[in-house]
Amino acid sequence: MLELPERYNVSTILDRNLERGLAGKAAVRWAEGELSYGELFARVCAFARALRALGFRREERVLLVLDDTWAFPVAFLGAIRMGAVPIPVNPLLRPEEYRYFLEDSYARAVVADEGSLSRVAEALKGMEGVFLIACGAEPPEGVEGVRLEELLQAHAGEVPPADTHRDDMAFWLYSSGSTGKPKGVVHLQHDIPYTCETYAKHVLQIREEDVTFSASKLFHAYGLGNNLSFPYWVGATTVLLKGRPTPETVLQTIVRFRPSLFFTVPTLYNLILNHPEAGRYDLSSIRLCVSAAEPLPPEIWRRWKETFGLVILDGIGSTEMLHIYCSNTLDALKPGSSGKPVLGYELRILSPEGTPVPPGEAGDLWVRGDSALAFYWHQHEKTKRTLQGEWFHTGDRYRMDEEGFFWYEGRSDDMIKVKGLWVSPIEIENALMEHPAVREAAVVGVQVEGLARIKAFVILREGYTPGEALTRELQEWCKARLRPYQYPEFVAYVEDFPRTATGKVQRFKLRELQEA
Ligand code: 3SK
Repeated sequence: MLELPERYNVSTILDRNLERGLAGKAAVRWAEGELSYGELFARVCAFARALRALGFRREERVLLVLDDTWAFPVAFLGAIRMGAVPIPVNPLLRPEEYRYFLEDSYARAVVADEGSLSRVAEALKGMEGVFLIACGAEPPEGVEGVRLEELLQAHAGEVPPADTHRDDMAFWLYSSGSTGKPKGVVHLQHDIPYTCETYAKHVLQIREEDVTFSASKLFHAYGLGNNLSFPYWVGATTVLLKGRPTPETVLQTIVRFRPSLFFTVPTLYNLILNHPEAGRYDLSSIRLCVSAAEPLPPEIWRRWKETFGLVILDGIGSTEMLHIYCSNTLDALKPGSSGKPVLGYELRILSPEGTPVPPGEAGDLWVRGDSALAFYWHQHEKTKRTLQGEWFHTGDRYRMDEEGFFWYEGRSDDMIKVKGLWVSPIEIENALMEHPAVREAAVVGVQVEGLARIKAFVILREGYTPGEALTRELQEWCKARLRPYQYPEFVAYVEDFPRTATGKVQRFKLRELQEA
């Protein structure tokens, strides 16, 4: 499927474009400027040289706390170029969460931009031997660090890629787990090319003339493919949008930069459709829209087609498989389904005993393909359970119809995916149960207009009255303790929960209660 030389470094995804004569072509564009392939390559080399000058060695980790700006591809590919391992994470997290990533990964440096600098500096307090590279601002007082822009200037000059093996560690991504602690997902040098030669080639049919725009951010595997790997693989141009994407900023970006490929998640498709002025925006530059991260309700698919005349290709992927491995295509499309296996991936639906289930019956989805994670860092047992030989256990329940289309049936565990991000019900339950009014809490994902939302069932302590005021208080309570999106949008006050004989809460019954 993909022939890579044994010695391979994925930062050469840029060198290819210089060899093709694309040095002057825009590689990345954003509201205030652009970088050509030549300029991007120069900064990537400078970053690689700078890490080396700072004493970095092969396979040492660099945490990237970056929004979608030019600094992301520079730090990501620059680190890989010198053989280091970048770990992009969400730039909106709390200091404790960065501290966890730093301690778990043994990262020796962090690259952070203005928006996250103070939280990163807080995380670094009392830690020794972690260097801060600040983008767009000076490193805060008392933190050992340097400004990225200065570093790049000081270390300008070309550098060949590190002599890595195609199966060497290239980068990690953190994925949330059911225990609430994110797991480091280790990806190898050959994984990015594999996704480019499978999904990007066969489903997107991406080409040099394309302009990609992903409202899903680069720190997430979906955004990383959409707005870095795929466009750079073919010498296309990518458009980056800084800050939280809203229907207005996304529509304005499309009108201004005229992308040909647009990527987002169902929630944002829905928000854009509900925007009163949506139909007035010119989306005619787009040849294909893509949705992933949670199933796209058929109603949204139809309304999008009706409003803009555009087809959305829905698919399913994962951080562990790096990108989409099952997708609708222009030639094989059923709204509401996740489509068919992407060329280069094989799928199996198995019973809990490990035997294939017949078409029409639901079971556990397993996938095989060469972009699969190598292992979970510090999670040996979890790695053994989820990776069996060449097969990866997705944790999703699926059924296949007679025509070979795959239909999502829910999670095999109780994790909830809201707006494309995994949420552990346990974390929210724990936070709720710290509130003086709450005796017990059980949290589930419910479908509202076809989209996943968080609902908490709460048993109150004596003396507390259920009602809207308490619901608002509980929501604020969770937001203050967890990530901004980890709070129950709906709260139901109940006397007790359905339980097993051993007293375990039966979450599936709570979900059924909601649906009844
Ligand atoms: O969840 C998904 O569908 C997905 C798709 C591409 C890359 C990463 C993920 C998690």
